[in-house]
Amino acid sequence: METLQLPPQWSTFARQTDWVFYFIYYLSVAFFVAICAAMVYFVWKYRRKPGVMSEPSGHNNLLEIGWTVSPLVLLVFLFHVGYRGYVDLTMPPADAMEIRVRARKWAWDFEYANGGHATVLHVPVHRPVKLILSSEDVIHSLYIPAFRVKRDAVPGYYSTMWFEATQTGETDFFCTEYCGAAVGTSEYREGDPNVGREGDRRHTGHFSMIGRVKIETRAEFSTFLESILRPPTDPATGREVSPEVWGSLIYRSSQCNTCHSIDGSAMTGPSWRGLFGRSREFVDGTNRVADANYLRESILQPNAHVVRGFNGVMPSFAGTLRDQQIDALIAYIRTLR
Ligand code: HEC
Ligand SMILES: [Cu+2]
Repeated sequence: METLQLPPQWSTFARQTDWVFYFIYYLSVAFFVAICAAMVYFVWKYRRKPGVMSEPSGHNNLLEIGWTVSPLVLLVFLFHVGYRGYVDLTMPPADAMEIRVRARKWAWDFEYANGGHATVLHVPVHRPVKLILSSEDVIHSLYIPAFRVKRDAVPGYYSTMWFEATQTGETDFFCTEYCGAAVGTSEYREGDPNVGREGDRRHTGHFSMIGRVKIETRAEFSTFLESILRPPTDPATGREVSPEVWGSLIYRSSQCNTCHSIDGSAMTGPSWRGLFGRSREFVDGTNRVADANYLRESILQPNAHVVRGFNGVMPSFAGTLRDQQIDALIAYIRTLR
């Protein structure tokens, strides 16, 4: 339930978290009222009266033990519920769906298991989702109030958070590193290192790293997953980029670039420069011309033909890359003369 102080409860954590919050809150209210009332009462009761001298009072064991033990019990109880909540929050179920989250100045990127990217966080309802966060520059912090989850994205470190949404709808996420200044405000200074890259002048701080979370049904979510595998649109023309350009993007996003260069130098795998149409020699002594069918096979079954001078260490991209993406990669390799 949404209250004056708290956003709607849209994850399985929300009720427990809010219960602890309100328990501590009303406990504080109760103690505040009780302590003030006792204070006022004693001030009045032991006020100075003519002819009465104050005397040192006696020692009351029962009272002393009572006010030592009862807070102890209360605090151990609070520790227990807090710790249990913490364990729940930090231990994602083994079958959770993973989404890779990359933070940088000043945007979040969500990468899905199929290799697609989005700037809006789409999640399926009633399914545990685990976010794996990292940062490319400074500390950022992803906060989704309706789910009651928040976690720092730290450079050089993977952090994780998870949740299970309990209903469909749209809500907000924030970066809770609040520093930065907007163009046109008094805090803004030209040349400030917190100013984003050329072209995104509006984005000058963590406060602009906000966005939408869309909680979708199973069917809506799979439609979304399909859509992010289409070529991205070029902001300049408003149209989808060409297959060659898309291929060059997949070369990086699918990390082919960690093993294949495009400048002719051999890395873990052969360079792609001049690859298309060249005769390839394999460790078993056979040959084949690198045509589109060969490139396709190399991506889906890398060990069917292992290039001489290399080891069969390339992972298969079957099931990870879709037909269209493989076409785009081939189109890109063709341009590398
Ligand atoms: C872990 C390193 C590694 C990654 C990552 C990798 N490859 Fe490979 N790749 C290799 C190695 C090693 C070979 C050579 C051995 C073989 O043929 O299996 C190879 C061979 C190839 C070939 C044949 C090259 C030739 O000269 O005949 C193609 C095409 C290819 N990879 C495409 C890709 C694509 C596309 C990706 C990314 C989606 C990719 N590779 C990711 C290691 C890698
Ligand atoms: Cu940030």
